[in-house]
Amino acid sequence: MAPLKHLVSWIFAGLLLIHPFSVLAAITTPLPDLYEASLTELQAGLTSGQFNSVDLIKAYFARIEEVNLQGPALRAVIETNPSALDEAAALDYERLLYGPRSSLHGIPVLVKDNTATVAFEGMNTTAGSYTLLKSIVPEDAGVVKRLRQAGAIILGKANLSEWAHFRGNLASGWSGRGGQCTNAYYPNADPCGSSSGSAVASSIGLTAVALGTETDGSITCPANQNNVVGIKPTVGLTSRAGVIPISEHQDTVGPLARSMSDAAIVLSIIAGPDPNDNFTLAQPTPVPDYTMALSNSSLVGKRIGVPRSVFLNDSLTGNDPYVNVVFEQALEILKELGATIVDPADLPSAYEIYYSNNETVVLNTDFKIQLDGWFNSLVANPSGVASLADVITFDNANPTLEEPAGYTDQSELIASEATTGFNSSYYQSLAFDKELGATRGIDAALQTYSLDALVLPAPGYTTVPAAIAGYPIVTGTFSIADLHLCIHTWICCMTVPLGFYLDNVTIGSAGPNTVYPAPGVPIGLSFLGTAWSEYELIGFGYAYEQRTQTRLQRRAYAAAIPTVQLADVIGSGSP
Ligand SMILES: *[C@@H]1O[C@H](CO)[C@@H](O)[C@H](O)[C@H]1NC(C)=O
Ligand SMILES: *[C@@H]1O[C@H](CO)[C@@H](O)[C@H](O)[C@H]1NC(C)=O
Ligand SMILES: *[C@@H]1O[C@H](CO)[C@@H](O)[C@H](O)[C@H]1NC(C)=O
Ligand SMILES: *[C@@H]1O[C@H](CO)[C@@H](O)[C@H](O)[C@H]1NC(C)=O
Ligand SMILES: *[C@@H]1O[C@H](CO)[C@@H](O)[C@H](O)[C@H]1NC(C)=O
Ligand SMILES: *[C@@H]1O[C@H](CO)[C@@H](O)[C@H](O)[C@H]1NC(C)=O
Ligand SMILES: *[C@@H]1O[C@H](CO)[C@@H](O)[C@H](O)[C@H]1NC(C)=O
Ligand SMILES: CC(=O)N[C@H]1CO[C@H](CO)[C@@H](O)[C@@H]1O
Repeated sequence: MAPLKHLVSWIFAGLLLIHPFSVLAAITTPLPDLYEASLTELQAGLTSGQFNSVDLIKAYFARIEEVNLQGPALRAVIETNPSALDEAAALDYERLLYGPRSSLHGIPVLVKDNTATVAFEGMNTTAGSYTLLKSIVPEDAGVVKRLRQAGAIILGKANLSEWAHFRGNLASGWSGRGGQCTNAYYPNADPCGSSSGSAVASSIGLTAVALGTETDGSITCPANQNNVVGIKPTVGLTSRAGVIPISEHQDTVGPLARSMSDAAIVLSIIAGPDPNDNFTLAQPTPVPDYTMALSNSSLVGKRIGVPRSVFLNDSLTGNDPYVNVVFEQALEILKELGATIVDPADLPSAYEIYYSNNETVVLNTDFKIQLDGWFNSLVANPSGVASLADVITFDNANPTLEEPAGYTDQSELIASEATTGFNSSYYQSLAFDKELGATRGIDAALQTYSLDALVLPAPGYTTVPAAIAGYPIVTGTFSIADLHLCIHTWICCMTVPLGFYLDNVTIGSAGPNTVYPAPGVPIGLSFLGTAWSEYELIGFGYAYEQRTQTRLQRRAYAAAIPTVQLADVIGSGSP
């Protein structure tokens, strides 16, 4: 290693001589504050030699250490990557020799614990469940392969609602392995789920950016509740190969980041066809460079619809009325940005969606088949668990690990296990989902009113899941931005910061150890569009974000803000 290091220093010294302007930049530009640092700032610092990727990994590890189990105990991260420092050193060396591979070269990315990373790197892939501890996946997930090809470093695995919130009526953000993840904006506030850790870690700079996955609200709701941007791509834009599944008809992978710009950079890299996920072969090619959509004038002349019926009815959404107050202010801003607001622009299927149970039929049937397939695909699984039925048995046999007080329910696993495969009711529900969501839903509204997109507050339907299940615990919010039911496959959706609950909001319960709403907890704004409309939605979100700068209006509570910065780790010795 020593000769290599000398070589690196020599080359580095050479670069400094060749590029006096970068030296100047390195001396005069302040180090980015990792609480807010953008990918552009981080990449500029890496390029100028102000810091390297080893420094970045060390700094993020130290920040995780500060708040993950200690202090506020946010439990956003399940594992960190034991190979990350070596990978960073190799990528730093490569940068010196050949320059960056992409705008993610040497950038740490946290991925949700349902997203496969090869076991020899040192991390587990478990969806938060002890049933998969030390299991060996055959290969990296499709999106992880793309990240690595782009030169990104997998920083670690994010905590999540176990099985991506398909276990039962449990508080969002809890998993057996990771414990209860909480929000950084109010002590013990609900982080929403299921990509809880991904959103919380992005919100306070425990990572540069993160990936989440969504089946119904699992990206957009945590984005909404943690003051970050979330993009839920059209199903088939990003590969689900190597992602512990719920349903191939609804699962999708997307970024959670502190800005539209960062989210656009990440989406441009993870999107694209993957032979291991045939749904991705249906996407239009080539994948656009989504950063080209980042224009402040993108809302000029656009028609944005407001589907009021059901989705803005507080008595049906369960929202605190303040959500609608900030939403109405957002509509005024969209007008100022040049958009025509078409209000109302209702979905013909709105009430049917609200009362439909078709999604449950599809997800319950798919989950059993696909999860059994996941166990089947593993190279090894030391727990011996090989099917959904085994998961239920394992959980009951290991209550201290998987059924601690307040987190015992596994009704969704049980309901899914009771399904008997594809039959005519299943296919009927699948067809109804498309009809309610797309044909008589989003697409009908877009066509009837000649719209470019729909806009809604992201929170909503807080009470419905608990009401349907008849359980005392409110399980956290499902994002209304997903229209709750049915339409996930055929739409894309994007959430940007909208506001924060007032300091005098009545604090509610969201589970045995979490509260919602609560003072200062963020609220998101969602733009929804038809399949493959990510590019347009990113433009709309960017114009709104740049105009309002809502994210910067309120910070996490003091104890949840890590203090370690790059200055504390630069030059602190070898990895
Ligand atoms: C998985 O987690 C266990 C327990 O934390 C740890 O011992 C192991 O190194 C991790 N990684 C793999 C690949 O099993
Ligand atoms: C993907 O392949 C499976 C079988 O391998 C098939 O049943 C399914 O219809 C295909 N889906 C798409 C969208 O092509
Ligand atoms: C958008 O406007 C903000 C200031 O409001 C500015 O900082 C930013 O550079 C602009 N973006 C583009 C792409 O011009
Ligand atoms: C909200 O929904 C309830 C229940 O369906 C209904 O009675 C009420 O009229 C709705 N309110 C509005 C403003 O549409
Ligand atoms: C599915 O949706 C259709 C159309 O709204 C409805 O008639 C049917 O009852 C729904 N099925 C279930 C299982 O909810
Ligand atoms: C299809 O299977 C489900 C259980 O998976 C069952 O509830 C339903 O009645 C079946 N439908 C038909 C038409 O047999
Ligand atoms: C909460 O505070 C806001 C503004 O600070 C105020 O307008 C509102 O009346 C207060 N609500 C209650 C219930 O005190
Ligand atoms: C990175 C990290 O702090 N991981 C922890 C997540 O929570 C589990 C359960 O408490 C710990 O065992 C991990 O060390």
